[in-house]
Amino acid sequence: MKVEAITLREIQMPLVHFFETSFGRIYSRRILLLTLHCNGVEGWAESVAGEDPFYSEEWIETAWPTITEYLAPAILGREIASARDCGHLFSRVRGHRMAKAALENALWDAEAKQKNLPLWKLLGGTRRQIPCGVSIGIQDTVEQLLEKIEAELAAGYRRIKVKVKPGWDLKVLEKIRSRWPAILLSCDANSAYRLDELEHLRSFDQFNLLMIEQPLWNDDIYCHARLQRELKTALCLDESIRHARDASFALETGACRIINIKVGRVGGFSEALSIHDVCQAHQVPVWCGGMLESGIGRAQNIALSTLENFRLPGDISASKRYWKHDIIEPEVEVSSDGLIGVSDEPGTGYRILKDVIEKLTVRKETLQREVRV
Ligand code: OSB
Ligand code: MG
Repeated sequence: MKVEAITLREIQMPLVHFFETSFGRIYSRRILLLTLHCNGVEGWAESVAGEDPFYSEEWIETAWPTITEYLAPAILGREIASARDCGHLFSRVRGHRMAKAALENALWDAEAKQKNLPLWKLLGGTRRQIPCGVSIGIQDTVEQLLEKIEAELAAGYRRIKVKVKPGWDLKVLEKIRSRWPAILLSCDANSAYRLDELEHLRSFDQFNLLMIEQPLWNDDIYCHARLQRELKTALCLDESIRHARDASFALETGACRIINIKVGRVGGFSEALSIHDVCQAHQVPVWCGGMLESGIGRAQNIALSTLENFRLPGDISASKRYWKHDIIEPEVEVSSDGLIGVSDEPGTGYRILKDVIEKLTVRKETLQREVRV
């Protein structure tokens, strides 16, 4: 594949309902989309860099110039044999994994289309159906949260995850459990606690949770290992796992018993596959995390989740939970038994609605190789 040009755009999409985590509430997304133009084929991807540097150091205003000034020039005009082997082209840039993932994943999409293969097959997936869960943010009242959970269970979702933080945790979990004693339930703290709150964290054990996701510091593994030893409930790491070496370290030190893989957080599909394999070798299940993606990122998460060791329901849910109108067709839909079926069409199997994207675009830049004379 020869990379002839790269288009970056920012689209703005209001959420149908605000989303609140321990680091704040958002009402609308600013999403960076990337298109690679390769020999008549277009590869599309979404960077999961957020509106603010709160979930990670990266945000849309770091991803954009990192791509235009460093990462795009590293592949523009080049012949690339396969997306799986492009990592070294970006390795001079440290970190900036969400920016790298947008380019790498667009290469995977272009390669799948060029080979006339579904992306999930190119990735090595085997599942034809993906089990789905939902992530429900912090609400204004517990009653509102319970109503939301009721609606998601009725829609068929197989696992409920609620966001927690100090002041919105034990009482909330208590109410959920007394109403639904047997559902698959987990919580995600996005680093809202400290190791010296051990007694408080120990009381989460009474709720029979599937996991507690990222209770401690975003850049820590060691203290999670100390915490895991004190708890019955499995810990799951999200923010702390940047690459396969982090995953090995976490599993060898007993810092968690489950890992959440987000393809953007780890720098692209290749690293996501490596983490998947490390976990599988340790017999530790993984699941696919979400970052309030538009349909483009959502479709890529679906493809990734077809890999064998994605054994727990992911945060992959229907487009309509987030968007009035998604930018793909068909929209992502979930069956009444909580599954998403995978298509046999080349690429992601979802058509990109370019006219809709054009209308949502607030900024656009196309890069071509400079012709040096
Ligand atoms: O920690 O999993 C997280 C959204 C934004 C930032 C971090 C997280 C999340 C979610 C949303 O939980 C999952 C989704 O996209 O449905
Ligand atoms: Mg998380």
